[in-house]
Amino acid sequence: MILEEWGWSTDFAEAFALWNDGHHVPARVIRGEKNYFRVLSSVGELTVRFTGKIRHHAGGRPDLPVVGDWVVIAPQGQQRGTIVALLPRRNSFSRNISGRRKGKEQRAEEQVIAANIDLVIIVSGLDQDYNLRRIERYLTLVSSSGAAAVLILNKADLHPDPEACVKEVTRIAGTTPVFVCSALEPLQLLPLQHYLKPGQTVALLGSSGVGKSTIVNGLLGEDRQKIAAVSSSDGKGRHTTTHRELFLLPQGGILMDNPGMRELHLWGESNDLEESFADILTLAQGCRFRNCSHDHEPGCAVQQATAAGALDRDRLANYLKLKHELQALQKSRAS
Ligand SMILES: Nc1nc2c(ncn2[C@@H]2O[C@H](COP(=O)(O)OP(=O)(O)O)[C@@H](O)[C@H]2O)c(=O)[nH]1
Ligand SMILES: [Mg+2]
Ligand SMILES: [Zn+2]
Repeated sequence: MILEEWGWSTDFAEAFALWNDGHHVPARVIRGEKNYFRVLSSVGELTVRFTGKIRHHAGGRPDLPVVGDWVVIAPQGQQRGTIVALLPRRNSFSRNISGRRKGKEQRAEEQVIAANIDLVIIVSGLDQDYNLRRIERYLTLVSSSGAAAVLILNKADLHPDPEACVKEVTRIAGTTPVFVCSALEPLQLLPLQHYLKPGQTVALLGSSGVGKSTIVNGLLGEDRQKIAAVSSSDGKGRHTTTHRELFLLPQGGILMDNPGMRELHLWGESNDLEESFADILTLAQGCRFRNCSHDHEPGCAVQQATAAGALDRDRLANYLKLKHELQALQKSRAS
């Protein structure tokens, strides 16, 4: 059945049972526009809006539907409908957008980016985009969401020694698999096929211009997504993908293309770093003080590791930065 192809599962079916009265259908949000959504339902693709009621019931923005969500629709005719409820999410991605609104105090504010993702493909470009610290931030973000991750170093053709980058990234990636490719050569995307499975939702995340939409087109086997023309001066693509969107792959599986996000402040908890910085947390068990800040305390095993060259100083600095960011977030949420 079509809904299963789009990721429908027994959990969602159980949640929908409450609404199964003949007047409602379940649907997946496949594209978000400013004032409406495109959803895929058992009665076909529909353009829907959400009712004031759901806006009212939603405690805040995090409860409003996003791409990837399963929702309950009251269809109106063949092509339209309204969203009357949001089915519980299996997982979601959020970022902190505090400070984005001018004139408001810097209070933490959650923005849910996408929901119900099984795997995230974090894409980095082996051009000016290449940045280990940004990769660490993405890995932490994915870890907060509970989805699995794979790392792709794209634009291998633009780098003199892509294998050296693979080695470097593998060192910070923990158990996350790392691939290198040039998306301009679709054959190089073959290893990714292994991660695309019927009913599974795979999201591509990464800065603008790294080649996410090129990868989507390569995997779809057709040019569905517009690709940015790169200006030769800075190697950066323009924002061509302005919408988050789900695509059904011909061989099964669902892909989510995303626009690049300039600011990616974390929304999560400090223990989200346990996966993305497992090496540092293991080292920290050897520190003399349990609450060691790994800054200047005596008997700090983490500092000893950086002095011995076993741990990169920049990685430690980034860990501390992300930790402070998450602690500040926790404080702001508690206040
Ligand atoms: N040289 C090179 N260019 C690439 C590669 N992949 C994508 N591009 C180019 O990078 C630009 C941005 O690609 P796009 O897919 O729009 O990036 P997105 O913003 O992440 O979706 C386009 O001009 C692509 O043709 C690659 O592997 N090598
Ligand atoms: Mg794009
Ligand atoms: Zn320490």
